[in-house]
Amino acid sequence: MNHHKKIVICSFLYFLTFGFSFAQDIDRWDKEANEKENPNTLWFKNAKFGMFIHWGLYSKLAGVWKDKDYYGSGEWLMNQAKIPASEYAKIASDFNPIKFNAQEWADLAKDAGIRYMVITAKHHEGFAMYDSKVSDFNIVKASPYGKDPMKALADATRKRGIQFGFYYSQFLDWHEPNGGGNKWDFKEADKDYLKYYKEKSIPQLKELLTNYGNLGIVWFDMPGGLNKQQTQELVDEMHALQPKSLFSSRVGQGLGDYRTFGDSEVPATPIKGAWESIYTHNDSWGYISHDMNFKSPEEIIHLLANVASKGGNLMLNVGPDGEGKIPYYSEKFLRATGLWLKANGESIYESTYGLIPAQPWGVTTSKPGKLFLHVLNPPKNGKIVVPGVNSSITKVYRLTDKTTLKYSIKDQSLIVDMPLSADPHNTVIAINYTGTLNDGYLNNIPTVSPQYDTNMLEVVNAKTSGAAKLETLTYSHYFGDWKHTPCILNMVKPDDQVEFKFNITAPGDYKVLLEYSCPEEHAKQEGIMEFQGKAYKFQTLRTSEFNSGKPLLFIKHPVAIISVPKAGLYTIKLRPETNKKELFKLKSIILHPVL
Ligand code: FHN
Repeated sequence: MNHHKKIVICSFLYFLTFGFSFAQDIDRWDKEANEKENPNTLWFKNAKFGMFIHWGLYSKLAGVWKDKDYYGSGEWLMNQAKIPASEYAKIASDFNPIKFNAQEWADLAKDAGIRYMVITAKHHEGFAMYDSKVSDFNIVKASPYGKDPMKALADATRKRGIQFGFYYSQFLDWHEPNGGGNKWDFKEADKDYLKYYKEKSIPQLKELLTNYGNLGIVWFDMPGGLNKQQTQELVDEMHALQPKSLFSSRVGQGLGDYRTFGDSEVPATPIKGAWESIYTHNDSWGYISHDMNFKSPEEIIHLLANVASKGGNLMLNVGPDGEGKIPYYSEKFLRATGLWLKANGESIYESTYGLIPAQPWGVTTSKPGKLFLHVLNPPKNGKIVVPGVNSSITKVYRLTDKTTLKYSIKDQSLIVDMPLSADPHNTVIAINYTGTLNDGYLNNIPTVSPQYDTNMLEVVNAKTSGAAKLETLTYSHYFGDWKHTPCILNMVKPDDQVEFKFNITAPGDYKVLLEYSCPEEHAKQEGIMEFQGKAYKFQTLRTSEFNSGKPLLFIKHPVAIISVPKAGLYTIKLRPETNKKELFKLKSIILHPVL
């Protein structure tokens, strides 16, 4: 998907979901940053693991308003329930986070192996979580707490060697008549965004950039109301206060210092330069008492390895409650992640993507002369096959205890014996080599092996012809709980085809499943799968509509058994049988060895 399309889709998607529109067609998630790399990004690129904290009045509401439970982004409760700004402001008089302890939060971050922390100084609700002279709607003036938690947190964090930064919602402010987003209290036509910038947003940003020491990051969110020149002026004015601080790409207009991808988005292939993926720990950024869908330590570690294998950072969010306590499972699972990082951090920190693309067993990261294999899904026979290894290997060992591992090389594949006791989350195998490795992404042919119950052929590695094309679809589960799935679209005519090449390591029978989404009115169309000159027919099954604000459902539809005579390179092709509607939105092909 090109950048322009992304811009249109994101604006449309916010309009649909959050029910407001903007005068300008700007990407809500500006993922483009300054092309000229900022030399100050070095610490950031090395850091790899950040902690995002969403904390505000919404944390006190905990996803409940007038006895009704809300699901998804808790920090959007004011918008979801269309709470009048004057009524919402009263929550402050009850907001008293007496259990907040900056040392404990910073200790948790340290124990979790976090290298940078970004906390909401002001979210869309408009409440400043710090001592602001610009607006009385702040934690010191308007709440019984009466203290500035940000000062204490900035100090405690820095003392532990963690970079500290602020999130600031520069355009959306539902408390202010001229701020973006609140159309239930204030008429859009009466709004003067520039006045808002002049009177609140810019002066508050100046406070934050002046009164809290060196900020590693200023995490702007959701640009709006400013053209490129005005955004440049904002950036220049802020950088004059803190030249070294890094501004997120959501400052807008491609003027950030590094790229932040969409909420809960990991790019499909490695990306050079400074960038991050951001994820919620459960299904909300802000605290929700009834949201218990926390990612397990294994899920966090896999996510971290996956993001690092593409060359980026993971910033994982926690949502403390209204008393200032971090949820139990966030603490517990972050600490477990920290234990894994303590033993395996060398494969994550200061690393970049590995040149070996994702394999059925896992992903790779690298450092000069070193390749790290992150074994996320061990093979049944304990033999890890690394294709395309063309350098001289000097040592192969388990990272945690340096135990050397047996290996051999066959047909440019390195075969490593898994250590006997594997890490339940992610066993890291380190490979020292001399020379340069081939770039496996240049001709990425996935492996299919009976050593894995599930072999996935991703659409990002497929070749399309005719009008068929690859596009990332963005949709959500709960409110604001975004998902991003690359799919092959537009397979309407028999010429609109997709072709998957893969290497099978052993002969045998394999069950083929097509993973796709298909709305009612496109279902019951026939498609053809071709393998080794034989055509296998199937009829599409109904799943769901594609609507960016709703879940997109995928089915894993078994369509055939194929027999593979010998190991080697094979191709599966898919196409519609006749000229009708789009056949489906294809996510992957899955091959199960038949046992
Ligand atoms: O609307 C916000 C949302 O509440 C949250 O802060 C996320 C974090 O990236 N940013 C916006 C949506 O993209």
